[in-house]
Amino acid sequence: MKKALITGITGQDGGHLATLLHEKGYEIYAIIRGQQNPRRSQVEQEFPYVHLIEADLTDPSSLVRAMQTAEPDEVYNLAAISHVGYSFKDPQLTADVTGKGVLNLLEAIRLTDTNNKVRFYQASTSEMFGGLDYNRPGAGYDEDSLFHPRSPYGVAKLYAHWITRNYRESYGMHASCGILFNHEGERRGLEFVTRKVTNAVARIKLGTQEYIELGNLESKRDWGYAGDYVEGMWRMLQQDKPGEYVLATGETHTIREFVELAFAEIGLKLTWRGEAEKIEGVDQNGVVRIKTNPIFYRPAEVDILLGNPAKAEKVLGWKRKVDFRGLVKLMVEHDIELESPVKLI
Ligand code: NAP
Ligand code: G4F
Repeated sequence: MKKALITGITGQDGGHLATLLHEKGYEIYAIIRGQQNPRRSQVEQEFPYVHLIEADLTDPSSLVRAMQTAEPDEVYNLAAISHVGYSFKDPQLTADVTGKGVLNLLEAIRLTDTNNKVRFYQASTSEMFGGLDYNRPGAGYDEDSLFHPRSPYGVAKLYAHWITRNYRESYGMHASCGILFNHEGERRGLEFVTRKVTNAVARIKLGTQEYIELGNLESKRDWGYAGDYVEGMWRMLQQDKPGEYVLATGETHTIREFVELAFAEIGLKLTWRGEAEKIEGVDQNGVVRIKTNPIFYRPAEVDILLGNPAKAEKVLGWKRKVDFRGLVKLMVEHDIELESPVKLI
């Protein structure tokens, strides 16, 4: 039985990955931080087969202890301060966790894995590309595209990306980076735009909310389903050689398109009025459902993300299964179920 150690078990991808590895027969260890992590009991209930170890990416000795306890074959580093907007508010913590935390983990592996057998996955991101005019994706960003991160999060992730490559080159570690484009689903945090929208749409359908306040509606993202993407992470660590792989759908859509589709799922058709940072989305009954609020705009924006997953498709045999419409539908349906009052028989 193979053993895996996951960081970020309380997050979106951690949940999907634990499910996948359990199905594949792994013994799973995961680190959890904090004296009273509010998501601990949920993890314990949902994943009773996961052994939890107290550790924090910013505490190097806790990571050494986690490695000694788990003695894993594979380590998946999913932990991060992962919200781009938040990273502008706390750039130093973001650097410590999302950037230097990865160095702490690599060192813990190097110091404990004396036979150099551990395979390591680093959660790199399309945010490293930045989407600037001179750096447009064309047919889609791939593993050789230029980096130009546009947020403290993106900069921290770029450090993590390169330190992972450096440990591979310096110490012969089997260390791979998945450059993942946005992936969403029923486990997505409510602070991210897709889930914020689908959850609000469900509440609007149920009459407990009237409208949603959003920021930039014009940026474009390459959105896939998280369940498909954790399969790609696992495939990377099954290769003989480590490497970098883009996981993406090869399609890009505006936030506005996502919003329109989500409302269409509950029978509301939006039309738009206003411009710049004062835009409203109005339904066919004349009710304002979308308002923009400057607090949700970022000091620097990534205008467009579009990925080219050709290498992952060819080498890993990976392909996303859920398409854009399927993703929106899945999330809205899940949130309607979640927000519905318990039906008493
Ligand atoms: P997420 O839902 O925000 O989960 C982040 C996880 O990191 C949480 O479990 C959190 O645990 C943990 N964490 C935060 N600070 C920590 C610390 N100091 N020590 C240990 N754990 C800590 O993120 P996700 O969407 O699952 O994404 C997984 C990874 O992929 C992240 O690294 C993200 O940056 C990267 N990524 C995500 C996407 C995407 O579209 N989802 C795309 C590309 C890359 P707590 O409960 O303790 O807060
Ligand atoms: O959903 P978002 O916060 O995701 P973002 O910034 O693309 O980052 C996510 O994907 C990255 C991969 O590319 C990951 F590395 C990262 O960890 C995270 O998972 O925002 C998407 C877009 C942005 O352009 C943002 O400005 O939506 C725009 N937006 C508009 N209104 C909003 C809102 N974003 C949020 N979070 N909340 C809003 O109200």
